[in-house]
Amino acid sequence: MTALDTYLGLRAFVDELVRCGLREACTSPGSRSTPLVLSLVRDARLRSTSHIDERCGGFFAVGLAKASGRPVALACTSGTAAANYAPAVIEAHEARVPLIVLTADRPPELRDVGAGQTIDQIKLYGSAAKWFQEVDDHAATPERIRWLRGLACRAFWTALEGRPGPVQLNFSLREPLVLDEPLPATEPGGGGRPGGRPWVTRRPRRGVPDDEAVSAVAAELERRPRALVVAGRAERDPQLGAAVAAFAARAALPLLAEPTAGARRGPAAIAHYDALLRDPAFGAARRPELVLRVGDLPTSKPLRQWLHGLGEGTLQIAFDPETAWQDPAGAAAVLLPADPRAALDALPSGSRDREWLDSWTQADRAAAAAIARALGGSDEPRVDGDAGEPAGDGGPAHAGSLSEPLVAAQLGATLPADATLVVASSMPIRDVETFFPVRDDPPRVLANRGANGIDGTVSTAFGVATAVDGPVVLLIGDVALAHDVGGLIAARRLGLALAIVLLDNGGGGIFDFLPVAAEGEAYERHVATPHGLDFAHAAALYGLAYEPVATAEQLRRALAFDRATLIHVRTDRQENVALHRRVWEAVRSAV
Ligand SMILES: Cc1ncc(C[n+]2csc(CCOP(=O)(O)OP(=O)(O)O)c2C)c(N)n1
Ligand SMILES: [Mg+2]
Repeated sequence: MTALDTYLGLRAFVDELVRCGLREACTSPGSRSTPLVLSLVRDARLRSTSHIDERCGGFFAVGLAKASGRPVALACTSGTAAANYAPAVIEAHEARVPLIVLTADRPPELRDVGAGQTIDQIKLYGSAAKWFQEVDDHAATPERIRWLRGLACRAFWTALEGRPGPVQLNFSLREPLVLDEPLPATEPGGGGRPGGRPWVTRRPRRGVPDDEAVSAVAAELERRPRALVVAGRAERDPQLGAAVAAFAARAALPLLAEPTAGARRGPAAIAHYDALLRDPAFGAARRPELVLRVGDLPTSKPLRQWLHGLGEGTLQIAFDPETAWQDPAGAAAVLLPADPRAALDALPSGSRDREWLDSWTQADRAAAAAIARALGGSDEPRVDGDAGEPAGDGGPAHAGSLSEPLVAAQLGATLPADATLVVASSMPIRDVETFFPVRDDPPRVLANRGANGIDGTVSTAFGVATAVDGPVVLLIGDVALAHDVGGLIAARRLGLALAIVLLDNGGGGIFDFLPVAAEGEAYERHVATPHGLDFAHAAALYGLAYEPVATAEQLRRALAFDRATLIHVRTDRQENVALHRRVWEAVRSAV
């Protein structure tokens, strides 16, 4: 065994990944990983980005893979380096994001004997990895090269097909780790298949209309005219949202779509279901006979509870093309393993119940007006002297001054259609769901909602910024930013543009909505966790432009898309709770 054998094998392995469709690799530094990293970097068909922190690198890859729909390769050295991929691997498993994780390891004779930087890396990610393979090193015979080519194909297609997710290949690498002679152009066995074809081609099934699924849904629609559509995250098919909206419009079915579904558009879309369904009377008066579910369940708790409580009179059918079983309440009676886009496109549009749709859209319009008044955005009619408003905790917000809901509403209304918004967990994803308006050309919205973590969000957004052409905006809370502050280094090291809108309410504002907020000092220190960080210093350290903003107009002007900018919005946790309650009350009394 020589370094030449290792490098010949890895060159074939990487060549095969590229033939399958790999375009991006994320590397992290180390010694044991040298052959892996150099083999990736030296393939000019790949873009290889470098990440000091494997936790950030992992989440960056998640963003890249989410935005591009393609598997992304990751390579790191042995020991805790590989362990630092774990949060991203778990998120990728839960959110069904294809990753090819290549971990370098010492050979068996150096394991568990006190050799440096060596831990047990066998099945390191447990059940979060879809597939694990230990890869020994071996002389570069034609048989070995052929096996490595097949291995690369299997890793790529396994990550992508069926229920997508991460795979781990653990490479046992012996010294010497660098070549002391040039790598020959020819390969033992003669190289890959002719015409650049992969060794094994295995395309995931997509877009084939499933006749059985179509006729099952068509029959139920016929029987149950009071139907509606619920749409959540479906990130691997960016065209799905428009197709769902077109179907709902054609069939005159109310469409309750989280912005991450890309379907909050068209005449049937109901934007403010989260606020509307907080009133039990509203939901009780609008019990559907049929619910068609597309994508994962939206975040909204009122929506989830309402769906859960609909009972036997409502048939709930969920499209589940990736066999993900996204149904925590056990409300779905049918899971269709069919591609929803193809199935909905193929459904006939019967003559539908207009009144049913109107009862939803009228309520939604009233909710939108009530919300606009309560938030007092500068684009909306001014609220001063508006006699009908509930005064509540201090009355309607001052026109133009930024609140967390107003930031979400403004981004929803004004981001360009070619923009991508990455939304952090906690209140940002909820405010986007509650306050984004219906729009014909909404921006794309992505979020790490597989495990609902607040970790890795900055890194994911930079990964997205690498993959897409249009502007990318990140909406994030202060604790989430503090958690992944190291991810900001991508601005400097990779020269990426990203507009980060930071909602800084001095801690985890989401917890102020919960009963635990009454627990005094213990609550503040251990749950809310105010940190006293001045993020201007983070911007300076990592080389981002810094824009503190306090009004809607300032936010509009600060949203620059040609550089990395930290746009700092300061809010108050208690006022934020009061404002949300005012909004919900305003919607209830308006509808
Ligand atoms: C990795 C991880 N740790 C802890 C949590 C629990 N958690 C949920 S929301 C939250 C606070 C988030 O605060 P911030 O980002 O400031 O958003 P805000 O609640 O203020 O909107 C925490 C700690 C989590 N979801 N993920
Ligand atoms: Mg916060």
